Amino acid sequence: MSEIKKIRTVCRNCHGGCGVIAHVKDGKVIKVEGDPESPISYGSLCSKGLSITQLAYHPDRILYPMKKVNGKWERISWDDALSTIADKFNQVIDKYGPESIVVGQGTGRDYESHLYRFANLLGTPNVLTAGHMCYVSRVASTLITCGNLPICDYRGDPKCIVMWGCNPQWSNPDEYKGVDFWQAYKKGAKLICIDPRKGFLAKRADLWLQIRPGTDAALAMGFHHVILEEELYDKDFVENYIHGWDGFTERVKGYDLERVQEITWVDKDLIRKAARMYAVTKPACIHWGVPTEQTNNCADCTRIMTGLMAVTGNLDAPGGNVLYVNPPTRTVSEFARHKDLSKEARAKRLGGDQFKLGARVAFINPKSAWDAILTEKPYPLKAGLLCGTNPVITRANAREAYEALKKLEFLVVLDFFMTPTAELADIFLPSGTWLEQNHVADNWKRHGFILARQKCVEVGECWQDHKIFMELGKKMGQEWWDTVEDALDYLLEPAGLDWETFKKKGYLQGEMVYYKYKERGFSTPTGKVELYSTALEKWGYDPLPKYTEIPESPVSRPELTEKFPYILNAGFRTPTFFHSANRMIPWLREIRPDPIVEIHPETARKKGIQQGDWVYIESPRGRVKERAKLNDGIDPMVVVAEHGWWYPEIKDPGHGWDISNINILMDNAYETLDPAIGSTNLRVCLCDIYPCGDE
Ligand SMILES: Nc1nc2c(c(=O)[nH]1)N[C@H]1C(S)=C(S)[C@@H](COP(=O)(O)OP(=O)(O)OC[C@H]3O[C@@H](n4cnc5c(=O)[nH]c(N)nc54)[C@H](O)[C@@H]3O)O[C@H]1N2
Ligand SMILES: Nc1nc2c(c(=O)[nH]1)N[C@H]1C(S)=C(S)[C@@H](COP(=O)(O)OP(=O)(O)OC[C@H]3O[C@@H](n4cnc5c(=O)[nH]c(N)nc54)[C@H](O)[C@@H]3O)O[C@H]1N2
Ligand code: SF4
Ligand SMILES: [Mo]
Repeated sequence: MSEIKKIRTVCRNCHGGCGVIAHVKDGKVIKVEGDPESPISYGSLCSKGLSITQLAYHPDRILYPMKKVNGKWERISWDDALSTIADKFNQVIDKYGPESIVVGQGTGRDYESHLYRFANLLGTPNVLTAGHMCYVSRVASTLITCGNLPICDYRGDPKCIVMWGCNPQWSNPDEYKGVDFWQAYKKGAKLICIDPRKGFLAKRADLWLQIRPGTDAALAMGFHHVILEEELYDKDFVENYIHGWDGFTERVKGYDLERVQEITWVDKDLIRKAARMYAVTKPACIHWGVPTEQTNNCADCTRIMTGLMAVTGNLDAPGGNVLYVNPPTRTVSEFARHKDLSKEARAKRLGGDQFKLGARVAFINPKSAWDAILTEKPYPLKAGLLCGTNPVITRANAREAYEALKKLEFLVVLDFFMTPTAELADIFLPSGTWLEQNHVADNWKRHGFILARQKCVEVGECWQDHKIFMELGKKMGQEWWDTVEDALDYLLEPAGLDWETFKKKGYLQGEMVYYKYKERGFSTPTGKVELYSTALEKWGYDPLPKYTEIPESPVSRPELTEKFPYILNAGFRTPTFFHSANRMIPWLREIRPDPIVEIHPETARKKGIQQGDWVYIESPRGRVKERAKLNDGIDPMVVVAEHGWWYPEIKDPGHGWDISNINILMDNAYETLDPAIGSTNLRVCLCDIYPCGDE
């Protein structure tokens, strides 16, 4: 009998981080279990992590590079694939310039350092990510406000936690795993939950604020109003470390609680109670979620919330929202050689003049990309390389995304499966899962840790994404290392480590220092927390934050409400799926076989909808169907729908991408986007809902 080898590694079926012990037998992972010694997850794993063997060894997984010939996929060699891509990219560069190649990724998957390096060395400024409406938007907005992204210091024992549009027990997003929050909560911290839906945490909260979707910026201004009026702010901090206090307080005065109640639907006494509880309980932290970013208020909302952390003295204070110190490795931007992208190339970044905060963090908005393909203005995008993203399902106005990607002259997709996006490609490159890679995981996060993700197995001819970028880059004459591990040595060098040593250590934690600003101020132009942003002012935006009405709401578009009387709150995460992924994984699909849309029982009665019915959800941009679930924990005006649905079991090349894809309903018109960062309203629009009938 062959032996079972146990390898310590790190999961990445979501944003990743949980410690795993993989059991390997005969070159195959037969099971995974949680690593009790992990400083991130303490032995826990979720359903997605536990199902990795069903993903890695799935019969539909693509195990070889593929090329589309006369509309049919054919297996080719790696060398053939990389040469074909390099030739085609070089032709595009010669004819149109490197900026006509778009390089893209989706959510954070630990390879942005390599993807950006590839793009920068190629000379294209056009990198399409999810950053305009997720996470990087938060990084950019806090960067210009207080110099870094503040994270809840759960290990520092917060006494009050504001769960602001986040559901970490299910989403474990970015720096956070639900388990850290849970431990702090179990120790007795007060919990304020701000959420349109009465979920697991809202039910347990001391205060639940059932907000109208998309109005968080106004609510946060309401909190400031109470804190200012009742003088609950930290006077020393305000006096010494805030830039623009007078202007900001003038702005805040415009948000009296009557007005805030009207905008947000939250009772004014409850707002007062919550603001007081947050301001007087020390220490307190705000745990923000992605719905606060996926609106036209994205940057301002983040800035107002950062302001709350600052004025209450909770910024960089133990148990508050802290600026963690990462281990001294090479940063993503150093590795990516952002500085080497020429000024001329930067000036050509699509939408760069319009979304200046987005340009500052080096991404473009999908709308700018689709327009450049479809209208060829300001210049055409001709070729693309997309890694780990399924924009046909995950970006607003999905029909436009589909048409644009279809029109690209040459498209390369890196994935595990033939998704609806991958089916539009000319070349498919098979990526390795996290079981198949060596990498310094979590090096893009801001929680103070880096983790050793060790290769456990190889599957088919799949390569880890990092290797794909390296080998393709080398084919195109770029400067890279010989091996993936050599590149990791370079990444780790400032910490005095190499990959082999780090692998044995398992992880490294930066040394935390609180109240760093007392020594050296904040990393902003004024050295203070800029509630009045000098950067936004320089770029010609309003330097003070505010609430702007959602572009498609009963308030802004009353004329639409007769046909579309409900507010669609789209993008509800479920524990088993990760956006458009995992619908083909048997253990996970069994738990949630169909797309679910939640409606209030009163709305269901009115519309003749029964529990479990297939219903149409329709917006001004189209209609899709999901299955109704009745929930009295949402407002009768609000409809909560899942995103990410396609049907891998439908074998034609569309894979049912337009049946239940909620992003067909969402808008991406320029005038509906956040003016500084370009965030899309992926969460909120107007809709109607009605039974599908006998179809
Ligand atoms: N309406 C609505 N739409 C949304 C959202 C919402 O809330 N509402 N949320 C948005 C948010 S926050 C985000 S970040 C985006 C995410 O958008 P995307 O990142 O585009 O979505 P995913 O479905 O996670 O990823 C797509 C593909 O990545 C592949 N993949 C997974 N891991 C790897 C890997 O390591 N390498 C490679 N090469 N491929 C891999 C999967 O198989 C999957 O097919 O979606 C957005 N879309
Ligand atoms: N299982 C799973 N995990 C994931 C993902 C996934 O698809 N599946 N996606 C990953 C990604 S890329 C991201 S960005 C994170 C996001 O993770 P989170 O930030 O936790 O976001 P969500 O789970 O979408 O929503 C969190 C809560 O906000 C509420 N909410 C909805 N709209 C609003 C609003 O307008 N205002 C307020 N205050 N609350 C609102 C929802 O009801 C929900 O309870 O999750 C990551 N983790
Ligand atoms: S929370 Fe994320 S990292 Fe942890 S086990 Fe689940 S998928 Fe893996
Ligand atoms: Mo995200």
